[in-house]
Amino acid sequence: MTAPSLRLEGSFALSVLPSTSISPLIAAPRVVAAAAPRPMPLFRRGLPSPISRRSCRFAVKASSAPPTAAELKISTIPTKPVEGQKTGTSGLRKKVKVFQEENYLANWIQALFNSLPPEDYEGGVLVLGGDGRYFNREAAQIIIKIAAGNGVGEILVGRDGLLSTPAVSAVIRKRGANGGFIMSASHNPGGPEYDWGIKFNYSSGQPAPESITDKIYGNTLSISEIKIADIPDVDLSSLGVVNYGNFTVEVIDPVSDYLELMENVFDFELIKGLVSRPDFRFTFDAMHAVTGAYAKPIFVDRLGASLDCISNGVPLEDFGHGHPDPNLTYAKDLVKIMYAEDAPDFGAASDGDGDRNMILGRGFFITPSDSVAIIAANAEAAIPYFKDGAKGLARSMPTSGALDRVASKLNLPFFEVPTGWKFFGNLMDAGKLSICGEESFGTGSDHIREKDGIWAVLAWLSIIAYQNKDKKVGEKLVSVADIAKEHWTTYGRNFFSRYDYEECESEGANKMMGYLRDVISKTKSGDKYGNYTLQFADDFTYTDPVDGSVASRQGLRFVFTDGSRIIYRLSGTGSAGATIRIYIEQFEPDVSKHETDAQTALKPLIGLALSVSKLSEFTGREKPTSLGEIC
Ligand code: VG1
Ligand code: CO
Repeated sequence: MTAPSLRLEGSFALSVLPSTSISPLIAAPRVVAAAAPRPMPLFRRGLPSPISRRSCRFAVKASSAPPTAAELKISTIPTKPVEGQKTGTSGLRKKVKVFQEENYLANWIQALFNSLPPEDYEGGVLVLGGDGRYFNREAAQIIIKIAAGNGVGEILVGRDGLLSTPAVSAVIRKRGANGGFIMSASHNPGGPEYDWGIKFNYSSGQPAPESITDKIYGNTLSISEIKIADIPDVDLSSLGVVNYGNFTVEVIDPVSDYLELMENVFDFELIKGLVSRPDFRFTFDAMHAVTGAYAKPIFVDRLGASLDCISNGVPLEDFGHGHPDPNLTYAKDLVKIMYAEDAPDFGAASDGDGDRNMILGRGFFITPSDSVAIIAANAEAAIPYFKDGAKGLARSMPTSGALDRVASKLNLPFFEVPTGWKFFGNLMDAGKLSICGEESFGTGSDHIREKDGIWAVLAWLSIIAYQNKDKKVGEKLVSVADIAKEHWTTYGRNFFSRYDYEECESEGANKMMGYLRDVISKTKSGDKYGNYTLQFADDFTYTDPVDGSVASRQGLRFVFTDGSRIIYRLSGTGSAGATIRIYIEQFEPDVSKHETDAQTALKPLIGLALSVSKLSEFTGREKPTSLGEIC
């Protein structure tokens, strides 16, 4: 028996989990050649074939007589459809226990392959990563084997199965992959009793559009067999490549492609100058979620922040019993630090899968709706990626109108899309959109096709650094609060709040929405609601300006003549019951009123929102689960 051959690029270790069939054969790999450095980007779809692409990668053969395509044994397992596998706002999310039921995940993955045109995956490359939550390890192996069973050429998987959602998008784009899977239920809590989720992104890195997710759902209802490769579990703990016939798994560093992109977007020297100032203190809370893997390499190793700037920096399967949602309710440790007497100058947090962010100054909270507006207003000056100005701006419908005012002042194209990042992708691909955001702590740009938590933190650090670049140590720095107040002075302030009523009975919630639809059908312009005069009320419908696709029933809106709005939606990301979201917004041009507490400023409108909807009658709820969480 000859030893297996091994070609290595760099000093990577590689192993394959013990398997009765191959483990004795891989015990003593033999180095035969060093591969040429890999040109980046490696390829684009339709360019060199996956095989020739792989030839410039280092390769490990799993046995002395390397298996050929014919030797990759594929089994077909019979299965039955499972109800309820409909994708919500962002992927399929259920309790872990549901995903652990026989073939539950496997059915969905196979249904996905049944929904894609074969040329979009056969012999192609898919990326796989996740936020490190409970069940990701098992899920990764299932996904790898079904991908191989369906003829995928290569899987690029983050070490330990880790890749943030924005990093998956970045890797898909950089490596020209056909798409990718994200194993995450995002900000939902993790652990055996909590949530798991899966998202699929397409070749430009964007979440799969509804046309695909609807097809997947359809196929979950008729599925009868699963194609799965008979290969051992892949060891995801170390970097390297393993081949099975024409199928390859490459374990990649979760950070390097993403970090390289961030270095191209931002002026790292500018940020470094700020972070290393003795009179500037910064703190980042990774909430024991995936950005724990990114925070040290980026903020500490690359930007020179001290290690104690990072808290909860180790990704854990249950997020340390936490709820990895960066907002005033769930990131309360950070809030406490930032509202203390000796608070740092800047604080930030990110969610389970690293696509959300919360931004705080000393004793000052930046609403996500304001955050995207402030970033857009300052991007051209402070962020090299936007040095020629933004192409266009966009927000989700319930997000406040603060961004609209920036678009109008900068004379930029502006778009209002339904909730969910998938609606921004087409606009970006068409070159119409650069910066966008959602009120739900999502901010991002066309550098990728997902919202991006660390990007938002770096954007804010860039703005603060830019505004203080001429300040000598000892001079008073322009603070986060100064930047926000200055912005309000220029543009006016959009007071905004969201009330969430989680895990309501679905029946009551649906009845309430039905009742509101009925109310809306009877409204007319000029109707009086307390001191407010109705301009219009409707159920938001969006027609994509690029491909003409229509998304209807995207939220009930009451829009008043002074620009105030009340919006009602049912969440599409929960895993139990129904979550009702009420969004309330009011514009205030008068600078002397800008420092009013948001809950005080919005009180009349909140009262109206509750009485118009008869919420407590329909749901029995007197109080939201999170009261004015976003204010
Ligand atoms: C929520 C937010 C929405 C966001 C989505 C995914 O959806 O409101 O703005 O895009 O979560 O975010 P819903 O349907 O529950 O309101 V993430 O970070 O959970 O992927
Ligand atoms: Co998320």
